[in-house]
Amino acid sequence: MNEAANLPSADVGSNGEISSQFGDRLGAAVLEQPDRASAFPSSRALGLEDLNAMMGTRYVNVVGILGDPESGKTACLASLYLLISHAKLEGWSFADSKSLTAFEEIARGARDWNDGRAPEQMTVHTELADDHGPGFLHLRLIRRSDGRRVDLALPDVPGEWTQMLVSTARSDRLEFLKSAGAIWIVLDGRSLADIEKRHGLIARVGQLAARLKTMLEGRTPRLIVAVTHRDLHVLEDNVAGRLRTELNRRGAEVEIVGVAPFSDQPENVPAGFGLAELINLTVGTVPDRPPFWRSTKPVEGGRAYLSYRSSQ
Ligand SMILES: Nc1nc2c(ncn2[C@@H]2O[C@H](COP(=O)(O)OP(=O)(O)OP(=O)(O)O)[C@@H](O)[C@H]2O)c(=O)[nH]1
Ligand SMILES: [Mg+2]
Repeated sequence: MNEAANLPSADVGSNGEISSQFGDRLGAAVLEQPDRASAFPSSRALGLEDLNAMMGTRYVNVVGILGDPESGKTACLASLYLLISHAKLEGWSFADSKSLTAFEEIARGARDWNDGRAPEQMTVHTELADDHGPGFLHLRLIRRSDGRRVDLALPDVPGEWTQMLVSTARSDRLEFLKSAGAIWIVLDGRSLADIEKRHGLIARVGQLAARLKTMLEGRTPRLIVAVTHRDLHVLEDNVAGRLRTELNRRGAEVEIVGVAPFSDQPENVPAGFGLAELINLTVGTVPDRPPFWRSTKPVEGGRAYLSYRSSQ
């Protein structure tokens, strides 16, 4: 084949310049720069778009994390990361994370020990530059019992967003909860142990569950109440019972787990207490999905096709 036939024609103009149908592309780079290979090059927290891209390639357990300021939400994430990175999350091992830098950032406080003494604040109050949606932390874990791989997307959300949802029903920033398989409600165990604060807190958790139900358009949210400061207070059965009754009354299914992401009494309750159980509860139940092939019982004397199936 005559290759010259494929080349564009070039004309020599009156002033001697060569013009061609390449026009001003003459001398430009021959190849276009390829798109970046990785969608998450920075390993910082993932935005909603990054999360969507990831969800297109594999099943991701999106977790909703709600709770008042200072209740211990960020502490749970920092402690989870510290546990898993030291291979101390019982029953689970680390496989990957697309947001290691973000985990390092939130766990930095916990690493900054002064002369071996724990800092006063292990984590800092969460403030978000982007008010439109949270950043997500990603963890891929392997369950030791069956080798199952689980991808978790965990948002670090400021406590004010939960307060605003309860008080004014503002939910635009929390739209991602609609994709969440489970929602953690993080409660400060010190407030639940305090008789004066307890009643108000339980009532507000009930209001939160009602708001969630409206937001999720009637779908029953699977709630996991994580009560922090387990190192200082053990949740009393009657308090847990009242919490459960209040949430059931609002039509929510609930599990309650006591956790201590950090511990002031490590000899009694080690830091990270309860987090493995929190993860087990989070991924343990398969989310509601219609069965791919509903089993049908063949009727006596029914069509031959059904008889054929039943004989297999
Ligand atoms: N001893 C002890 N301290 C805890 C526990 N959980 C949280 N803390 C401490 O409580 C402080 C506040 O916790 P955070 O996780 O930052 O609170 P948050 O819910 O993220 O708060 P906002 O970001 O303001 O919404 C941190 O300095 C933690 O060290 C716990 O179980 N035991
Ligand atoms: Mg926080």
